Amino acid sequence: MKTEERIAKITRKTKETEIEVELNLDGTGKYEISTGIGFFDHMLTAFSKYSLIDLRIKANGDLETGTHHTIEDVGITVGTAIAKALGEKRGIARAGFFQYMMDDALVESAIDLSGRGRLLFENRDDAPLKYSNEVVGSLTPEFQSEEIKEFFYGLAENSKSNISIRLIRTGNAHHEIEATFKAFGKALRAAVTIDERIKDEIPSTKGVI
Ligand SMILES: [Mn+2]
Repeated sequence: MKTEERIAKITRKTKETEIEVELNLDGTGKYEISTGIGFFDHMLTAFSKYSLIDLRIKANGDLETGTHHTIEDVGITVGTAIAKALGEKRGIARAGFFQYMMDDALVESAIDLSGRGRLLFENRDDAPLKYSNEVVGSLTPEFQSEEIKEFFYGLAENSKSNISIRLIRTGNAHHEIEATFKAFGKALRAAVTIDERIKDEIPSTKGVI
């Protein structure tokens, strides 16, 4: 029996941004990413590589106002594409967890593709997560680390997932953020993986997620 392709293509256009996302959950981590924000492209590339999700993103946003709209809207569009590609979620492992260490930084991510959107974005002590530097990476446009939360919030809401990101150990801010995207990518890979033993079943005691 041929399994259905888990792919999605979403275009989202507002007065602030125009975003195209194409993804394949059963890919090999091939990517083509262009958001106009160098550091963000670097992070989305890591996400694709570590999740093995083939990812094409073309974003054209109002960067003259800053990176906020573009980063948030990419999160919304990627989340929408994940939900569409997952369909009924038959056979998926559903949940995933990973701790990623990158040199001096350690980040933990958990995900449940539960059908409900929620983001926990915290430090080790449950306080709101703050990366070590406010500004990281490329200077044009300047990348504010506080925007990472907006990306994951949009993604959690629109993929209808419970997502936890926890900064366990601080270090270089570039490492902290990159470890965030790698931990999340690995956790999501585990969650979307199809278990052959339950491949026709919806993994919920409610029968629907
Ligand atoms: Mn890097």
